[in-house]
Amino acid sequence: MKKDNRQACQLGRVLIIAGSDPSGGAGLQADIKTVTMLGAYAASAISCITVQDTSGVYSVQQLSVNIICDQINSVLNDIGADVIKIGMIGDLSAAQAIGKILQQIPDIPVVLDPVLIASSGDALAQEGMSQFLNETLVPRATLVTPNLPEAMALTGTEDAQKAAAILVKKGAQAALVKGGHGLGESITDTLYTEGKYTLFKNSRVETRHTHGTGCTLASAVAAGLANGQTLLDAVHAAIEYVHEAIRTAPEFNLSSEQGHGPLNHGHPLYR
Ligand code: PXL
Repeated sequence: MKKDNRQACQLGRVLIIAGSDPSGGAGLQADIKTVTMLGAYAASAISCITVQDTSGVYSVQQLSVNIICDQINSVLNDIGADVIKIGMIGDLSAAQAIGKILQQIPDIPVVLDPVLIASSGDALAQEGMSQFLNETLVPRATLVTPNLPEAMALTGTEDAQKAAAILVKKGAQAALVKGGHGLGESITDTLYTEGKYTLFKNSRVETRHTHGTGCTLASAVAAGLANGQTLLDAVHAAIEYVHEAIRTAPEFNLSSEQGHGPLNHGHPLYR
């Protein structure tokens, strides 16, 4: 008789709700690579399809609210999810429908990357999204991960510590305000949760190849949480993962010298 050599692998499950980025640097593509590289399982619901390269976003095709919700429900009713990671939603009607689904599954942790503007400066959300995020999705978030411009849009301040505390006051369990858009040779990411700040300080990598860092960081935290790490450990590991992915970015020879190239999501393979 044939020996059964199966060995099921214990994988935390992350349901990614995000937009598609054909360049592979940000959005859904970055999320799936990150979650996979960090040893968790990535399922996905696509909110919209962007046409973009490393210089800009040229068009966005929003998927219908029904098809977004059907994707989410088909994952939840079958594979299941240990963590839901939300990136670009696009339309407010989609955001409202996602908010309603999340109300029905209050026990699944949510990592919310409040995507509003691309690194190229292009808008990635309908007007009114920051208000909706503030009122509905931030209070549902286990962790919300704004960069400094997003922190400003959500809280009215670019002071990382103040912004993080405001987001927690709005109902998020934790806020991680990313310092990459700040100035200086070092970057401080500010985590606030349970009345306590933790500051993560790193040297800045001098590079323009940073497309998709926000998506990558939030997905890395989601993967850690799905695999049972504490929030603090997951955030710490995620920051390290992103730092190394930037440091070893492939520096593709882009069509524009101003383009922000992608990161090296696969770096743990090449150690
Ligand atoms: O990094 C924000 C972001 C999220 N989602 C998609 C994107 C981007 C940035 O370009 O393209 C699909």
